[in-house]
Amino acid sequence: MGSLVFSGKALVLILFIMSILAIGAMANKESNWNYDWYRHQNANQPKKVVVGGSENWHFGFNYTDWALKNGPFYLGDTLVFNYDPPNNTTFPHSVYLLPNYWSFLKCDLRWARKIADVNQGGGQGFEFVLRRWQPYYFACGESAGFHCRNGTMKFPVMPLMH
Ligand SMILES: [Cu+2]
Repeated sequence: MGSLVFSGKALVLILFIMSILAIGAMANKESNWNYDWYRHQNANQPKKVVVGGSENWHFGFNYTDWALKNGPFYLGDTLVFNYDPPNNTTFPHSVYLLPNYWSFLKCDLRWARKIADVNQGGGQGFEFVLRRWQPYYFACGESAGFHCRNGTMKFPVMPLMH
């Protein structure tokens, strides 16, 4: 019974997130005609997007906001995480996938899956392809969730079908 209630709430929250992403998609459609035409012509071309744009992947940038403004993302698109390997001047970062919305909200890393360690953001960066039609919850896993909680190094992505 308890788990039924929980999954119901989780579903509502997932739908909520999806509706936010859909609003982001509609907002993008307000752009000019030429751009829409360009998007249409290139609709099936997967794109490669650098997470955070020129900000890359660092402490204190609002990646949820970035994801809402730069979405929607589509199946087959690639997210690129750029961050320096551990050195004397920057804090190390990493990339984890959190299993659900609750762990995302709380930056609970207990059931998270590490997909890139502190060294994999260097060079061309760490590339992650959105292969599945599911919500993805990305987060930095460093300092036991401190970067995720206090550094807002987290964002959700729900890839859309073309
Ligand atoms: Cu970090």
